[in-house]
Amino acid sequence: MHDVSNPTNSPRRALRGQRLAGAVVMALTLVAGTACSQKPAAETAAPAATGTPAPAPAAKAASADVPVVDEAEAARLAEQVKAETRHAWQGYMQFAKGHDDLKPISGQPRDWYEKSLLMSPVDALDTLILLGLDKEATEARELIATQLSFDHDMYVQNFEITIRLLGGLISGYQLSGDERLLKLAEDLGKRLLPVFESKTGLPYTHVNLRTGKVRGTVSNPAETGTLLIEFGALSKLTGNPIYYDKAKRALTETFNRRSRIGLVGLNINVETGEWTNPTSHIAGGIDSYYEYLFKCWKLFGDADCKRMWDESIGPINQYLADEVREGEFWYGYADMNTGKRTQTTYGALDAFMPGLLAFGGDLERAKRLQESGLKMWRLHGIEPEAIDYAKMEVTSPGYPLRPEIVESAYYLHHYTGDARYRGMGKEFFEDFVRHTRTEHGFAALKDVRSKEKNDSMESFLFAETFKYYYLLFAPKTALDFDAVVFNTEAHPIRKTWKD
Ligand code: DMJ
Repeated sequence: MHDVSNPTNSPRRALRGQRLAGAVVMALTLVAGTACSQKPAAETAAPAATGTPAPAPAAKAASADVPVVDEAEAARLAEQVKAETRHAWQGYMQFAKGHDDLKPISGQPRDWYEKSLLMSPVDALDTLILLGLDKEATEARELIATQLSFDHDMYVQNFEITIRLLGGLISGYQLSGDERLLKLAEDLGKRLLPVFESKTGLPYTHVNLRTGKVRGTVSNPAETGTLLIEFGALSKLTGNPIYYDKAKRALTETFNRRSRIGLVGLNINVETGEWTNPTSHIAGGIDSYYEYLFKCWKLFGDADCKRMWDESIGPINQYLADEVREGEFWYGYADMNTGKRTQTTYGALDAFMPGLLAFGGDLERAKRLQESGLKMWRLHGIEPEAIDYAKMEVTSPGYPLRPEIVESAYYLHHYTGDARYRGMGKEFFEDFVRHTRTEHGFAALKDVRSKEKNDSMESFLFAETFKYYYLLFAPKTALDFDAVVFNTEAHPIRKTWKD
């Protein structure tokens, strides 16, 4: 959940200064867009620093145009994304091989639980394959196939393990044909099944991988409703329907508890089915529940999912969508029962929504919302976790290397063919490299205003952030968009089964 803290500076005043500087930056960027296109990746990198703020060029004004990206520039950027992905992977292999994550400043490993579950290699595998980083992909696959075990006496979070590991193993299997990955996925799926044994069918949040004991009765729609792509694909690939049925019931039971006006809340007790927090939004804790309603229709052709999506998107647009200032479009918070606005908050996680709107056929809202995301990014030259969009002030200042805004640029570029989205991508990517690159990898930011780094590199950097940057810049042949559905961790699942 968002960590809400007060900004220490005045974004309004900063913005006035940025407008002038932004015009200069825009002019330079427009020229640089093509002229400097041969700059090697290393030149754009921030110095290897521990918490030392990177020299930050003046942030762009919200109204400044995006860089021009033609085909040649897009190809150069795709190569640069590959080089930076290799840099992060090499850091992981040198300092954290066999562990979940790399700490990119100290060069130390980090594990989520008592034993490593190889989060980074599993999340990275399909990205390494798609980017054509063959040596690195083989390293990841062998590490997984020879070292990954789920037979551990420890509690894990069902949602994270499903989207990162189950999703990563299934897409890795589909892209490589390596049966060992499917066996691991099936073993994991079996060990996760006890979460569904509540009276309501809504899953407990945690399960012990060895004993099958469960815990965690207060959950949220993202955790109860973001399971069907992975569990459903596992059923289709193994011929065992139990995974599909359990995850679909969890999704449906969540939908069935929507309010009279069609919204869901933030927290729900999985034993009683009662909401314990009536806050409604599209941010973390709810976001991917909506994503899976639509995507499960696309992947499985499940008409119930389409009906649930159709009945949800109207209330989202009626009660959560917000228009401010001159034609700005955002989604904020409201009470699930009354629809009354409770907060004007939008953030890095909400930024998946333009992509979902585009996928769902609503290009107009998608385009407008992405422009708001760009404005949020430009407040400090990289996006914060959350802002108050009514005041354009940061309310949660971290940047954990999230992908959502890039994901949306990729969907919008796919559906519109408009080079503007590659231009946004170039701006995001160059800011991302400038502010987060370290000697060993890429570091989250503690605060987008100071650009102070945090010694953390989440595995979704590999699974999502690099993948969406690459796919945005690479030719369409890099991945047949229409043949796959991405799970919420950007693992592309291909429908290889008959209905
Ligand atoms: C990822 O783990 C998934 O995208 C999830 O749905 C929420 N966000 C993180 C990355 O930001």
